[in-house]
Amino acid sequence: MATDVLAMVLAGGEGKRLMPLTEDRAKPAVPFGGMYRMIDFVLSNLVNGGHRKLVVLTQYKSHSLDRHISKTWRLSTLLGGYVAPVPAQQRLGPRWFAGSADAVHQSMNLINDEQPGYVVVFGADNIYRMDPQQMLDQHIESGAGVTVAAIRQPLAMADQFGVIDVDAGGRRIAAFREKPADAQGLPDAPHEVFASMGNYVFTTSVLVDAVTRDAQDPDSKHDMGGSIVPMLVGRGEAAVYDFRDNDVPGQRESERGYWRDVGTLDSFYDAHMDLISVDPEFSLANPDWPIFTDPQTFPPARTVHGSHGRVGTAMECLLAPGSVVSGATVSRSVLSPGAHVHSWAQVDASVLMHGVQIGRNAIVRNAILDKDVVVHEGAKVGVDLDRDRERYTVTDNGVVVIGKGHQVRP
Ligand code: ADQ
Repeated sequence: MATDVLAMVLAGGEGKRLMPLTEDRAKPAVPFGGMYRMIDFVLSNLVNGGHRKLVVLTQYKSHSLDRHISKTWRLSTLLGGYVAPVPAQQRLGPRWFAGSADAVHQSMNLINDEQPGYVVVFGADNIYRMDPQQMLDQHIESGAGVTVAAIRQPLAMADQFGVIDVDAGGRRIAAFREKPADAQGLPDAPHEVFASMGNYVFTTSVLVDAVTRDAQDPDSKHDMGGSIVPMLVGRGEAAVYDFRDNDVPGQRESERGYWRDVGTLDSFYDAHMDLISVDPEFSLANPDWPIFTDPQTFPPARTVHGSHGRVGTAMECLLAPGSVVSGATVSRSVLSPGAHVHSWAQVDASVLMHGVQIGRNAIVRNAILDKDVVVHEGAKVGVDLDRDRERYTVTDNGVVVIGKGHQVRP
């Protein structure tokens, strides 16, 4: 068990690029994979990795996030464990968190209460499995002040990440630039960069000193990636942890290194498509490293004849408990509890969240339908993108995204 460690999960991101899914919920509360919310992935990684003291720093539209954490993430208090959602509390004045480093600074009382030797600071918006203990072990052994987890990503996406240059030995960070517009590829892979995953392990005294100094700098954005990591790189105190070295129990070799930043609608959609093939890029099933979520009570999923006797079929799908395919054809899709597809409807390559209703003869392709969307009898989504664009969000890759509760009529 990870003793002497406090885990802080940064869950205050606004998630503007995920609109309309973040219209009235925080980004880490966005449903994912039929039954989960995004935050379940980082919390599962930390709890499976032996962490028992976890605080979740929340901010924007945090109601559904707070409710989900309090309902789902109850560790045994008898053993001194907790997962505590901590909303911005304006301890240092009448203002919200300016950035993720300010969130940590304003939460210093939590560190003082626990007096841990190390603080693990992880983001909340990524889909992956990772054993954080292996990163912590490297951090302790190396004697660095901060260790940053990193993964290779396409050069074309460098402006979305903190980009890391390592020294000749491969462990110390020689340079770190947050979201550079002019990044260079790696010497051995010109089309790739080494990107920060937004997961950090700090020696507590180094973190406290860095966020305290940063708070006094009026020019700082008070951001972990934009301010704190570059400061510690400048002092020669930052090391890198290569995510490829992480070996998660029960994981297939082909899943090693799987990590998706689901910050945009297209990446959110692609991460769903990664779940559903015969040999999925990322499997939700791993009894040795489960992803925990709210154990809601729903009956088993059903595929049944419609009233006219046509068989409902579902191929390459994730069907959550409580979903129903009745006399319809559903392929390459993710159905959440209460999603119901009625007779003669066709659903392909789509994500249906809780309670979505697809009426008879409707067609839905390449779409994300948020909670309680109703596609009425005979209506079409993803068939005529110009028409969809007039009413809904259509991404660069042509995915149609419809916000909570919308009624789609023919
Ligand atoms: P971004 O994800 O763009 O880049 P940011 O928006 O700061 O950075 O979000 C990081 C994490 O902090 C998220 O989990 C977010 O929810 C949370 N967060 C943001 N603002 C917060 C606030 N005010 N209070 C509490 N939590 C907050 C980061 C790094 C990059 C790295 C990518 C990888 O800065 O270097 O490459 O993550 O996804």
